Amino acid sequence: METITLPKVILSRNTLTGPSVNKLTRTIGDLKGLFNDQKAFEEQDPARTAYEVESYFPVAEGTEGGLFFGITRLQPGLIGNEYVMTKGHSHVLENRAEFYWGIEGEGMMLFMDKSRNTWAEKIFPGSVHYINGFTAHRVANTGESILAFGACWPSDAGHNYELIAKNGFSKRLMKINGVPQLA
Ligand code: PAN
Ligand code: ZN
Repeated sequence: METITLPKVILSRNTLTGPSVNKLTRTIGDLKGLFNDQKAFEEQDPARTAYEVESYFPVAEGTEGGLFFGITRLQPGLIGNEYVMTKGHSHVLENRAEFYWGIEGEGMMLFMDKSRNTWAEKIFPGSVHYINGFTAHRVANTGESILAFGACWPSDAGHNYELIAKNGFSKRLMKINGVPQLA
């Protein structure tokens, strides 16, 4: 047995590479229903990429005790006055926590607890964000360029998109008077 091997995945700044990397692209069309300004949403090209996620799943989804690792590259832009954002989700096993960290660009991490209190933290290169269990999370790009961030979460967390798709966050990240504000 080889005792010295190469890593299965390489992270170079905002990109994960290697045969074990899983790639996912979400288009603007995949974000239907999430933005406040329906008319502005319909004026967008639904095929345009909103974000790409590269993930490393070293164990099977649902494995207790394992970890998953991902990089997200989120495009900039506004839909109406609302910043382009990820779908957002809570975890199926609701007590499962997660780390996010900023790599490139600037944005805002949105959190919402079970009582529907929403708050935000600024994301920038080097920022570290701990997402408690029982807390829905989403990211908005408030800059003019790509926002790249990392994430690490338990392999048995699972993603629940339905609650956010149906009820949203209790606040939106809007550009008001030229700056990002929760409204
Ligand atoms: C992240 C997210 C990723 C894309 O890896 O899945 O940033 O966001 P959505 O899943 O909300 O579309 C994570 O939070 N994993 O648990
Ligand atoms: Zn998550």
